Amino acid sequence: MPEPEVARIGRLLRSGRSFFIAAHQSPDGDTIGCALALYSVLRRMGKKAVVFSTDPVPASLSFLPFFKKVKAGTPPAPGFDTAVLMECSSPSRAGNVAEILAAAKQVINIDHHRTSERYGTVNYIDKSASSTAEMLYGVFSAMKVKLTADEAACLYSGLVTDTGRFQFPVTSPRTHMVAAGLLEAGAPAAKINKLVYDVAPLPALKTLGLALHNLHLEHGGRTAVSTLRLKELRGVGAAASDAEGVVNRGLMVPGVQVSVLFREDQERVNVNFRSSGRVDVSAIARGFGGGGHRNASGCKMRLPFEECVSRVLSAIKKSY
Ligand SMILES: [Mn+2]
Repeated sequence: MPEPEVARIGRLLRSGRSFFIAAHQSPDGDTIGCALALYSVLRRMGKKAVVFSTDPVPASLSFLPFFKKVKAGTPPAPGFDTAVLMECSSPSRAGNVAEILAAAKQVINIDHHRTSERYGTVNYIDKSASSTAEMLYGVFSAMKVKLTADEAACLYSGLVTDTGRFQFPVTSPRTHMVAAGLLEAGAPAAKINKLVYDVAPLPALKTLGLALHNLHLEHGGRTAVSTLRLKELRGVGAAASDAEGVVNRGLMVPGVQVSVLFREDQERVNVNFRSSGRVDVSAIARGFGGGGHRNASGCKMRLPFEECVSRVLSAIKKSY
């Protein structure tokens, strides 16, 4: 019987000496939390480790222990014996790292997305896992690593962000068992939950206010539509990131199946879709050159604002 991935990863983490740890593009709490937890565990084992993010890490994650250890932007020179990619479905998701991977003796791919390519020496892919944090916790447990409170905080942050505070359907009994283990190791759960979900810059709150003010229903109450015009966004001093998550609110209205947000910037109209289930919004986004998942997708359009809205709304109408 082949050695299970968890045991193989444990063996490679113990035998490697220098580690390149990469997060994915547009990094989130899971990919960064895992990268930093692994960084700390490896450093405590006396190994060399570098955490790389091709994109800047959002300031909203700056509460994470070891946050300053992330090297964002240009990748380091090759020369690591082991590379670990955190939820990167393909190596390019980690940025310009092909040379580093080619020079490494071992490449470890840890991911909970079904679309992951099997590019690693070890591919630990578990689509039933809520998060990469849940998977990495299993690796550390199998290695009998006793996590520090800071490492537990990093993994707990990944767990909380990927499950929406244990609300998404992907949350399982195992997710809660892992959370319990992380609390036992000292993760400050209440503090992390507050920092992730109850802290927002004023422009982000104002942007949410604008989007909710502009919200209306179409298609007999099945579609929630909201708009954010450039002039409005400028009026509240909003950046593009301040509109993140706003589109989810439309799904709160009973009977709504698709929520769509049109956000205007200098060059284009950014369209975000959310679906509560039946409608595949990735197909709608693809029709306009975008993409995404069944329940969350987006596209960018270079047409006059009103024309974007009417084209997209008629595409949504056809999907019912
Ligand atoms: Mn994840």
